[in-house]
Amino acid sequence: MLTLLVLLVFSSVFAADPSAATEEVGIDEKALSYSGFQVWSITILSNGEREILRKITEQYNVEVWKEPKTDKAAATELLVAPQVQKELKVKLTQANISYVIKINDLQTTIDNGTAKHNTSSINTKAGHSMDWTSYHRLVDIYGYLSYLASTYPGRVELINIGTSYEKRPLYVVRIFNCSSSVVKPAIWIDGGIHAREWISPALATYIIRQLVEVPANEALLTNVDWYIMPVMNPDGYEYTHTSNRLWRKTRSVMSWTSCRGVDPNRNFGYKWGGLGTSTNPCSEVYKGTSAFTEPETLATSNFIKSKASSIKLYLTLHSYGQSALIPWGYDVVYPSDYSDMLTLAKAAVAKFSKYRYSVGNSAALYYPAAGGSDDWAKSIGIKYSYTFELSDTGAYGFLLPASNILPVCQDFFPALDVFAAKVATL
Ligand code: 0X9
Ligand code: ZN
Repeated sequence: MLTLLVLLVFSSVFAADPSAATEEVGIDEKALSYSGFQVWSITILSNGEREILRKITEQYNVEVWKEPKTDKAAATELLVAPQVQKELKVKLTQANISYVIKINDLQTTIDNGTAKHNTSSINTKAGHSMDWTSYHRLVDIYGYLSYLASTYPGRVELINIGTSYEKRPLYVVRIFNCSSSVVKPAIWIDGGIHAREWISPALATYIIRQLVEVPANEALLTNVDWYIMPVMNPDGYEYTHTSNRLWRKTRSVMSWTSCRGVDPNRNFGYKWGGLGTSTNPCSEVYKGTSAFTEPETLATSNFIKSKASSIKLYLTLHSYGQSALIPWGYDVVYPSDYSDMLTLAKAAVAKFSKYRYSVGNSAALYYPAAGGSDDWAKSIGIKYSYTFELSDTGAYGFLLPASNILPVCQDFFPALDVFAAKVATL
């Protein structure tokens, strides 16, 4: 979960702040280091303490990774740069607020999570380089999609729906059972809207594999077609691998600022520019100069619109927080058929056995944030629209170790039975 509190005004990521971490200078620079950065967890006991913490985080330009709702005594998680740790400690002690260091050295955690990366060498036996025991570069993911399309031409169609800002292809796979020519109701799933949420493309590719390559799952294709876009923001995703592990946005360039990127999940065209968005291009929740400025959000929305009569369920994968979020997200407002959406989401998360998920209205459970893809999908008439915030609940956050990929995916996949069964009736 990403909070908006600090981000609206002060949210240039530390990554972009040369005084905080090794400076970002361009595509070929060495990766930005988070050496010495820590993640602190603070449990606020009163509104007074919350206000003190808000002031301190603003004063020291501390990024808030996760912020609990006001009515819950959950922890606030802060990314704390080395140069402010001493002063922050003094301030918190003075205010009688205790904290726990959850991650002692962020760079070590990043290194541990990236050390076993697949090096993109094709496994000649498998015909591709994918597995779900490590996080993969885009070349592996796209290589896998091509492999599937050529190996299973009767089940997989690889659709190039456009090009990213940095000219990478944007791919959607359609997975179908060609036994009948009738247009079936369809489920859309996307991953990787936010670059640093690596578990999301990992799960999206896992779902693709299960649907295409595991015969036991064939029934899921009988009555439903699937459109899956595993990496909606490929430029950002690659940037998290090469340069800044905690990058969130796209990588578009604005002529008037050195800060790059738009938050794709504030750039969709429903209630664009409302609560929880920023006009500051350095902010993590920068909305762009208008809706759909980003080639990634524009291409995706155009494609979904072209299939809108068949897509009945929209599912977007994010991390972290273990929650199923239901529109509207732009404010605490409930669609008239909210209870239908809630019932289905509850039935889906009831399938999880390892991880416990919260289910509820997005703005109420997290925070109001306008311009999200889920709200936009709902607004064009896709009845069931959800954001799933995957694991974990904060131990590693965005840096979820690769050893968790399979457990998260295996736990999640059975929920698709519930979605497919519902969509088949629509
Ligand atoms: O803030 C977001 O974009 C999502 N959380 S994340 O930590 N993955 O960034 C939540 C989006 C929920 N949907 C809407 N607010 N529309
Ligand atoms: Zn996200």
